[in-house]
Amino acid sequence: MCMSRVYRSILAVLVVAVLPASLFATVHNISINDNFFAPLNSVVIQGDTVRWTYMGSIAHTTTSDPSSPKAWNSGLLTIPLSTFQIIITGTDPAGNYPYRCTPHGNFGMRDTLRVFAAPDADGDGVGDPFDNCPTVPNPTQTDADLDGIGDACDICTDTDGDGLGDPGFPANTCILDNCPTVSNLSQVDADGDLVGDVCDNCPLVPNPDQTDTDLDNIGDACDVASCCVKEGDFNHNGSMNVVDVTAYVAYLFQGGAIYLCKDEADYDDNSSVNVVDLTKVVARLFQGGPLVLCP
Ligand SMILES: [Cu+2]
Repeated sequence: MCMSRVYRSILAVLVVAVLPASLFATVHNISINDNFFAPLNSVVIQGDTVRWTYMGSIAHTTTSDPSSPKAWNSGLLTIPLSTFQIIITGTDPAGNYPYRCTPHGNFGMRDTLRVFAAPDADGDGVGDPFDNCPTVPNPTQTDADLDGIGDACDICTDTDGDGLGDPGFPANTCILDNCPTVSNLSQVDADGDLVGDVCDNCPLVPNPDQTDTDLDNIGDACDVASCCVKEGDFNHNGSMNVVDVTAYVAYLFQGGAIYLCKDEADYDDNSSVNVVDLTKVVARLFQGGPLVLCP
């Protein structure tokens, strides 16, 4: 066999493997003739359709017997080639489904469907025609992105539909989304904190934890309001103390870093962080100086 035929065979196998099993559900055709159904005793698998076609010259019905696990009733059929159908679902039990023609059942116009449970290749209790992952056990059938493919076997669970996968789904093989709740194919992340700009509560200030103490949807890292209430808290740890003084000194005189929320360090709020701020912080801490509030 030449290589292209090998590939074609492999492709055919792959295509069959990914097709939903429901595509293989069968339609069982039964004709309704004058005073008999044909064929009799159809063998039906859960997921299959049973379709009756009226071929008679007098009125007939297909009507489930009281002992049938599933109830149906076509009513009187009189139009040539008119049809009536039922679908045996995954919750319809295996067993015999007797039925009859209402006017002629007592004259022997009866039949029984022989219903069998659907195969369950992965043994998860959900029959293949109904299983959103027929080959991966997933009794819960969860499908977060509602694409009909269960999370357990979905290679791209993508709830915002941008083609990029949500984190936290082990079956995903697609590229992961830096903003799973908002469609953002561009994945722009200006501050490089791995949170996409459209989701980032501080798009220009790296804050991977997205902390937002005052719940105003503006992250603490860039929230002027939360900066203001902590002015003098140079290292942004929630309190103003001697460590902040050390950090001021390091920043002002030793090339040390400044916290990105610059307003915090600007104790006197004059738009520059300088030795005056340091002096005022020291005064506040050690000499009972005034606590400078935001303007
Ligand atoms: Cu009849």
